[in-house]
Amino acid sequence: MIEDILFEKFEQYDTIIIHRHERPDLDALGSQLGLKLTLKNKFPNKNIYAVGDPSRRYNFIGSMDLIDDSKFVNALCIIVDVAVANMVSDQRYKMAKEVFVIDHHNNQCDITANWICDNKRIAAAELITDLLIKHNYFIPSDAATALYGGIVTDSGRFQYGYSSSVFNVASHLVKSGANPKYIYDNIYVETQAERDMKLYFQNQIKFKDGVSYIKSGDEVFKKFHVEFQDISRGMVNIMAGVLETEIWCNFTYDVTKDAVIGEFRSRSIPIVDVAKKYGGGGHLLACGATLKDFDEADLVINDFIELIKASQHEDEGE
Ligand SMILES: [Mn+2]
Repeated sequence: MIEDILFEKFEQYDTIIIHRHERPDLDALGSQLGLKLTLKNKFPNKNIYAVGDPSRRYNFIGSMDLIDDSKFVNALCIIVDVAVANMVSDQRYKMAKEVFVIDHHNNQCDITANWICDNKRIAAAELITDLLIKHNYFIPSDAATALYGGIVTDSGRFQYGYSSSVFNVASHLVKSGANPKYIYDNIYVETQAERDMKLYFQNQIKFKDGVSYIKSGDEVFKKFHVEFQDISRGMVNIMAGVLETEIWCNFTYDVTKDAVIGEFRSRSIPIVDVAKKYGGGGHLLACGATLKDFDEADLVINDFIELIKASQHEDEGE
């Protein structure tokens, strides 16, 4: 098994460098730092580093190591939570002696590396924790907290992961001393300004035949001094959890691309084919596309309305 080979490599190498995707989320950072701290505990005399672009939002979980090129030459590099070469933060893994990828996405791996993939895992941190447990590695409490953070965020607080494995792994991490409250206090507490922004967008929601949507022009970035993703991805799920809303979309004008970025979500009707029709993609129930303008956004909304109608006919036919 490729996993067993990886654990043999952990024993063999004196320098192990762990990478993940750029602009990291907490699964990327939690997987990376959880693995680093576990290896450091097991092999206190080895050089074990975590590298990549820093994150202001998630710096509560730990920081990155700044290392020079010479460290890579005889190193084992591990890349977590991504299998697409141009998304890896710090491309110096190419200088390493050997590279392993540990990922849970659907993408085919285009990195020259040994590839450990399980797309049934809700988080890379779930997969990594499971590998550590199977190989009898002791997980110290700070590593457990980092890994727990990855699982909590990628699973939407255990909303999207239905496998018993997620709960087994989370249970093991809590027994190892993970601190869920620390994660929750840092992730799910927002400033009054952030709450006010949500209230503003809540008031912009339009509804038509089962589809809720928000359209925002460039002026919202003059009103709120935030990054593009804070609105485009950050505000889409304020429309979630409404019985009458089957599908919800957030359309945000991106001045740097002169295009409208669409983020699409669905409670149960698969929508990714509509995203693909407009040149986008993603997951079955969570996807997006880059659209020419708001007229094209209206076409997307109409396609979603048709999907909802078709699913209702199916229900009647049963
Ligand atoms: Mn992930």
